[in-house]
Amino acid sequence: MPYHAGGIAARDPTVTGTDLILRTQTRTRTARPPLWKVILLNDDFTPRDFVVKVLMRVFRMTEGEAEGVMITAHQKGACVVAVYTKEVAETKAQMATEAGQIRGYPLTFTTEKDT
Ligand code: TYC
Repeated sequence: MPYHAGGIAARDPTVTGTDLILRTQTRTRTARPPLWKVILLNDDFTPRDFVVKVLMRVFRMTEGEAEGVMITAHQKGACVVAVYTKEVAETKAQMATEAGQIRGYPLTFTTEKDT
């Protein structure tokens, strides 16, 4: 039976009439790494302007972005700050939490695997 242009034989180099040609190369698929959320938790003691400054410095947010995240955490109890690979998320959460600890504030950032 003749193959016609655009059919499976035209696209698949392993199919030629009745012969099977083995592939000598394989395609490499690069999986995207799993992502982790950094979450800001509200507390009753850390000053709002300090939370904003930490968000701007550690997470490279504009003042407006940082104010929005801070207010959401303040009103709802927590807010997702950003998503990163696991190691970057954990490092940034630790740096931001430590920035509060140095000043005696209970400011806390946690990480959680993104679904
Ligand atoms: N709730 C704090 C206050 O009223 C401000 C604050 C906001 C603290 C967000 C932490 O994640 C936070 N001073």
